[in-house]
Parts: sequence; C-alpha cells; structure tokens
Amino acid sequence: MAPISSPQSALSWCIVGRGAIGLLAGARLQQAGYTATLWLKQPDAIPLQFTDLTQQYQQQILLPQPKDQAIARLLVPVKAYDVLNAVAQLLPYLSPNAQLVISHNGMIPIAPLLARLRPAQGLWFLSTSQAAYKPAADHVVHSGEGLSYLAKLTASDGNDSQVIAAMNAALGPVTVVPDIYPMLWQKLAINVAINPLTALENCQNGQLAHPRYQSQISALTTEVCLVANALGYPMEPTATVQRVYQVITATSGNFSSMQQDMQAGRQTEIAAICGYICQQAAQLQLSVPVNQQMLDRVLAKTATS
Ligand code: KPL
Repeated sequence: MAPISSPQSALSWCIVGRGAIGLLAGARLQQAGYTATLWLKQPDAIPLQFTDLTQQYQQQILLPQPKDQAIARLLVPVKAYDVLNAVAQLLPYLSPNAQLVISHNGMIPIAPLLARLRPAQGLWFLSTSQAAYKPAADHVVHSGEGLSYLAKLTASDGNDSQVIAAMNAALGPVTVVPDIYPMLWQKLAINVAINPLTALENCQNGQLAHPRYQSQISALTTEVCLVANALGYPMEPTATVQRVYQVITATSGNFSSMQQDMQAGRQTEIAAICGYICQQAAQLQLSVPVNQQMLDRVLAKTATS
C-alpha cells in the first residue's frame, strides 16, 4: 500500500460507489463548495450530469479518491449487504479521527462495524427519503425532495458541526436525532410493505394502492410493529399502515429499489428488510409468517433468475 500523506480537509468527502444517492450527494456537495471524490472498484474520473429538483442541469467532474491521501470524511451509501465489506476495505486509508457516515435501507448489525473503528473515529447513520435515479451511468436526477435524519453512533468528539453541515449540503434538510433507531424502524416498515411486493409484482409503488394488496400490506406492517414493540420501539399498526399508504401515494410513479435490483438481476436487500424481521422474531419467539413468505419468495426468485 502507498504511504498515506496528510489527511484530506474537512471540506473534502470521499463517497463509496456510484449509486444514485452517492452521486446525488457528490453533486450537491460540489455545488456547495466541497470537494467530493469517489471510491470505486475502477478508479475513474466521472464526468457527471446532475439534474436538480428545479430541472436545472449541471456538468461536473467527480475525481477518484487519491489512494495516498488519508480519508477524513467518508460517506458510505451502499447496499446493506455491502456496508461491512466496504468499510473493512477502507479502514487502512482512514485518518485516526475520520468521520464515517453510513446510509442504507433495512437493518444490519452495527457492532461488528464499531469494533473495527479506532477510538477517535466517528460513526454516523443517515436515513434519507431523498429520491434520485440514474437514467444513465453518468447522469443523476434528483427526482423528489425528501427528509434525512442523522445520528451519531459513537461517543468520540469529531467536529460534529462540520459533519452535520456537510450532510445538510449533501442530502439535507437534515434533522439531527439522538437515537436513529425509531426512524430506522419507521423506514423499515415502509420498505417491508413496499419493496418485496413491488419486486415480485414488477410494478411501480403506486400500484400497491389497489385493494387486492391491502391484506398483505396490513399483515406485513403489523408484523413489523409486533417485533419493534417487543424490542422497545413503540409502533402503532394503524398509524404505521397509514404512513405506508402515504409513501405509496407520494412515490406512486417510482420503481422501488428492490424492484430495480430484481429486474437488473442484482442481489436485493431482502435479508436486511424482511430477513431482519424474521431473524429478530425468531429470537423473540414471535410469529411473522407474511415476512417469512416474502423473504422466501424474493430469495427463490433471485436465486433462479
Ligand atoms: O425506500 C424506498 C425504496 O425503494 O427502497 C421507497 C420508500 C419504497 C421508495 O421507492
């Protein structure tokens, strides 16, 4: 490995991968005067076209992160199943007090990640409902204004205000919360209800408003509330089902991330969504048959496609 020189400045963010949310964050950071670099398998410069919410169009270049420069600020907006590997691969390149922000759908165990960090390194979670898609590999469109919640998962003191300001620029408006888990459970209920059904039916989110999906949506959501309540995160089924339908309406023209993954033959996040519910339910000796059915059906479909 090349020797690591002085760390990048607090105004530079390295972003892992080239997913829609990462490229949106990169484009918006650069617009706000930050430098955004990309950590990619193939370290290429990306000439990026960025279409913002007002349909304004901008051309930018996102450069690859130099391997000989320590990373002080890292955004990891990768799929749930890739987070641990991505961070493990980057550990040798992080500065001793680097701040890492992870952002993904579903739930993964955080303890193995925390165990790999040094005492002064900080870990944050950002949960976002910003909507973005890539009509082409080098074009990102910010297609819907959403909210983001940000929480620090470690106790280390690492210029928190700088991280919050940068995440506001990247994926804001950001609300800083002391505990991210209530937000993650709310988002998990939405992903459990929408993602597998849209993937299996190969439809847009809005089609789930049809009455024929009502009993499945209600059962899936009620099972999430059952597990969340048992783990100490109070969630009321009727209000949660209502929120699911609000998201179905607000994102009616969208294809969910799982529908897109399944259509493209990629691994899905089902293990971190329905799989997490099934695993937690098994530990609590609770029954979640509809989540189990969705998990089995999505796994069967992706294994054979
Ligand atoms: O988070 C989403 C996803 O597709 O993963 C929703 C909210 C369902 C929007 O499509």
